[in-house]
Amino acid sequence: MASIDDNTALIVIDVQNDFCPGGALAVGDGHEVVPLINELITQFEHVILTQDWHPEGHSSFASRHEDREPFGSVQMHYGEQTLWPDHCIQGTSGADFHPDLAWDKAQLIIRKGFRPGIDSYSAFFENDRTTPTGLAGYLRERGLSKLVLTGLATDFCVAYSALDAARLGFEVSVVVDASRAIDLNGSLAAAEQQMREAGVVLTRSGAIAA
Ligand code: VGL
Ligand code: ZN
Repeated sequence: MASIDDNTALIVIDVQNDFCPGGALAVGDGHEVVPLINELITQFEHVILTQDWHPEGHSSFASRHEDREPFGSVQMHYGEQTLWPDHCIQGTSGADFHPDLAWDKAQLIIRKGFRPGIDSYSAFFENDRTTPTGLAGYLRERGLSKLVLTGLATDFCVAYSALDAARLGFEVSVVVDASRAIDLNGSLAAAEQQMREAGVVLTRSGAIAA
């Protein structure tokens, strides 16, 4: 059972309209996580949100690449990049948090994916796995050493964030029933296995207790 103390933060990943039904990159039933996450938010004193936040014409958009379709991939200077439909464009309603998400308690909102030439799945590093977002320094300075992650999508932004956090020495759990996956070519099973191997605890919202 994951227990919450003063050194624990809840990090809610990308619960935005474009990842919910009707959105540009909808994750199956993404909206279903909202009531569970709102319940989690009431349990935590320290709540942090992330927001996928791309400029128009971002290099992760298939529309930017000739003869490429969404969910294909392209070689970038930092490695292979999956191509996505245009999504979470800065200032659009698709980039807004889901209207029912209880976001007002958030102490920090960290935006990512704002550099035109590089994507950022993780809340800690851009997809080159080296350019930091600053979140690790913020958490360390505040003594927040235990992290509970949840949100969208389990196999991309949640998993990349969890793996980076574990690599950085944080104690990490992921609340799987309050997360939903894109599941591209087996990406959910692969992400879950990688997380387990990295020591990330996969848990359920009923097992989180103060
Ligand atoms: C995400 C793909 C592209 C996510 C963000 O939040 O998991 N996935 N941008
Ligand atoms: Zn994105």
